[in-house]
Amino acid sequence: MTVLWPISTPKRYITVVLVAVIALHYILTIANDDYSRLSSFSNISGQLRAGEKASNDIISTPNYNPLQTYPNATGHRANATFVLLARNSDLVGVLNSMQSAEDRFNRYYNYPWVLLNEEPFTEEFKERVSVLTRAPISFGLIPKEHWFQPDWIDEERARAGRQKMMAQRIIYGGSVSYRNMCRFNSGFFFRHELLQPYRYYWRVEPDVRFFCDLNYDPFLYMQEHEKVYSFTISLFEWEPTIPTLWQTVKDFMAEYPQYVENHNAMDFLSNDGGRSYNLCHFWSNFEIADMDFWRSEAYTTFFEYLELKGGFYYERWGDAPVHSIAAALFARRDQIHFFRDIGYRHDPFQHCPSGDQWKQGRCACDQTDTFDYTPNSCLKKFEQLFS
Ligand SMILES: Nc1nc2c(ncn2[C@@H]2O[C@H](COP(=O)(O)OP(=O)(O)O)[C@@H](O)[C@H]2O)c(=O)[nH]1
Ligand SMILES: *[C@@H]1O[C@H](CO)[C@@H](O)[C@H](O)[C@H]1NC(C)=O
Ligand SMILES: *[C@@H]1O[C@H](CO)[C@@H](O)[C@H](O)[C@H]1NC(C)=O
Ligand SMILES: *[C@@H]1O[C@H](CO)[C@@H](O)[C@H](O)[C@H]1NC(C)=O
Ligand SMILES: [Mg+2]
Repeated sequence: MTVLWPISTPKRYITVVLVAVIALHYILTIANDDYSRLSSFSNISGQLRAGEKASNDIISTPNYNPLQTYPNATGHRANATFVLLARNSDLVGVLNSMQSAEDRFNRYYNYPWVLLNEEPFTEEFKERVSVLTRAPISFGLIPKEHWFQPDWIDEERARAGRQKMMAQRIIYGGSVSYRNMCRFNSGFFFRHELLQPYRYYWRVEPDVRFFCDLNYDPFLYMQEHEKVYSFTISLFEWEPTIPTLWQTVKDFMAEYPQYVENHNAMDFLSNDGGRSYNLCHFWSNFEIADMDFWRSEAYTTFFEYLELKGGFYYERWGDAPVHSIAAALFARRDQIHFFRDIGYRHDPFQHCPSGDQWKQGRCACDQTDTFDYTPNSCLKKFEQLFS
């Protein structure tokens, strides 16, 4: 290793170097200030630093280059956005996911991105995320009452539930923040101010990957085919995270039969006509869905019913089974769509298209490595609904 400043260096020389370093630092600070004043996100954050109440930052990066238009683009757009919930510490994973979604689809479509967090995103986070897309991007702060454990939850009972789950070594069994997240995704994200302008959303999580080009607009597909919910992977839930969920669902159906759709997908959820839950659910880290469905009277009533049971905290009810059960019971079964052509990975599982779809999508996954018909997948169960 090179010794830069040997002890024998004359004092005078050290002084010169120190002065140079300090001067350079000073110059950089000024340059950076100029840059800050020019960039909209720093301007907004400057106001926040000045002590105003933290709120949502809306950042639209201009189109620097003429858009590279997709060959089949019609100019017809859906009322839709990407949505990504993340912590500041998720930055690298967020960049990976967004790069993948942009490269494989959104660079041609420029659907907006809405990023949400219960803490303000840092300047570094916003800057690094903003350069990834030409689309409008906004950073939202989640209202406290949409995120944190409500006061009326009996914390003693909640703690006992967490301890029991930790003893059973259930993943996230002892985590309150994970429960906050599941409850937020179940009942609140679509109520966020920044999502009000939109109907359809595509949920993205940190560190996911999209393997294939998507040669059409899946939002328009949803709209034109009256779909309300879609998935790429379906699987079985850990029963100990939801011991009383199904009984609660059955009680709800008995009390509010008017919300249960006649042509529902109960047979996806149950092997005995609804008596018991078979634990099948859609893996909700990927969702393209209709927020107006979550905003409907049926779902609002359902969520409120679940909320008052306290199962998001006394147990560990996940947004995946909650969304899946609602979609399966309150929508027509043909309103749920399997996006077979969207290659997708969220560790430890992936869905890879095959045959022509794999080839045309220029998919970067191994066709034989796909969750579809493995023993823990519920895809077969889904397909039986239509046979
Ligand atoms: N802002 C925020 N986001 C969170 C928190 N916990 C989880 N998330 C986000 O919620 C989603 C699911 O969390 P993740 O850790 O991926 O859970 P997993 O996929 O079930 O293992 C991801 O988008 C996370 O970034 C949290 O405490 N705060
Ligand atoms: C900063 O934002 C304010 C409005 O909030 C605007 O009037 C001002 O021009 C902005 N400054 C710069 C340098 O963009
Ligand atoms: C988009 O959808 C939302 C939610 O349904 C609606 O409030 C809004 O008016 C729609 N916007 C347009 C341009 O259709
Ligand atoms: C573009 O549209 C044509 C005609 O509808 C279709 O045959 C072709 O597969 C599409 N191209 C891609 C890349 O999807
Ligand atoms: Mg995840």
